[in-house]
Amino acid sequence: MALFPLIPVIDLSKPDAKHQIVKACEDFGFFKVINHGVPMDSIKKLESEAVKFFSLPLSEKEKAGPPYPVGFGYGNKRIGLNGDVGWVEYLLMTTKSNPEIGDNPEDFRCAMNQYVAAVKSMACDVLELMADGLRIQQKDVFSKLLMDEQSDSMFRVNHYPPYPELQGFKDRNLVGFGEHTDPQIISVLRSNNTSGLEISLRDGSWVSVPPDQTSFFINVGDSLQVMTNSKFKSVRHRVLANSYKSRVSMIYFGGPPMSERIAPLPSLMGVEQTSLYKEFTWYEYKATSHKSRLADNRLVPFEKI
Ligand code: GA4
Repeated sequence: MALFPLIPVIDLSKPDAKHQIVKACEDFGFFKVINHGVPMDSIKKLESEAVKFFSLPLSEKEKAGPPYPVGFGYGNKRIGLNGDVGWVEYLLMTTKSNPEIGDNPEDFRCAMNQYVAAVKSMACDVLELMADGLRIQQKDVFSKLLMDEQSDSMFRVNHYPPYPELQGFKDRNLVGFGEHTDPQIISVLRSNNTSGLEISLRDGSWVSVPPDQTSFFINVGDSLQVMTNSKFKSVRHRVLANSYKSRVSMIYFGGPPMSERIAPLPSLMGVEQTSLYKEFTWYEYKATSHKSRLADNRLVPFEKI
């Protein structure tokens, strides 16, 4: 597996960050951010709460309830409702959930709320730089969707246990989380120092992303692909299991309100250009996506032929 030496690294403290963000979104739909301003202690606090939770006996973890239909809960191997499975256990919630998780729910809740607030604010900074880099006058055109009271944003913590049987087999692998694109506008991922994340390049090849526990990785989601009329593409990614180390990742998915109409921004379309997509609301996208398999291209039903 090729490593990804070319991964765009955006230093948020540098004046040209906005141009680099736009380029990374065009080339990969994926980049890493440094000097992000999210305090390391809020990251470490939530990571340690997550590790504590995942080391509880299964019966204790299941007390968090199932992750579906919607809301929050604990999932094990099954992803979504349509038969996808992976070598992963996880907590999935909306950012508004008030989860009762683990032995000290109050500690978990507090660590999660603090972390989500910091990451959401960084995601909004990135989205504002993006709008600026795209020369859109209204700088908060993307970030306002995450800031909206009604924003349908989600948060998930994944634990990929090691799978020792893989040891010694170079050509064997086990899927932790199967390939997919994220539905929302932007996803912000932080993981511990265990490898496993891979992204698909524009030519369809897969490259492995070296882990970096002090940085964040940002994915363009399907909604941002539509809002930019495909100038930015949502990135296909997956996670493979590791033979000897646990991987823990925490992902914030910044999404729009349910009633939001998702359509290309007029300011991004030239006079000759038309939308590549039929009109739809985020609610409509979600309704079809819940019937989809993980690897499906969920924008196909909304493409204009
Ligand atoms: C992929 C991105 C996020 O993890 C997620 C996932 C969601 C889920 O786990 O319930 C989905 C998947 C994700 C897209 C298609 C449907 C829904 C599983 C699945 C098969 C929370 C999300 O928003 O979409």
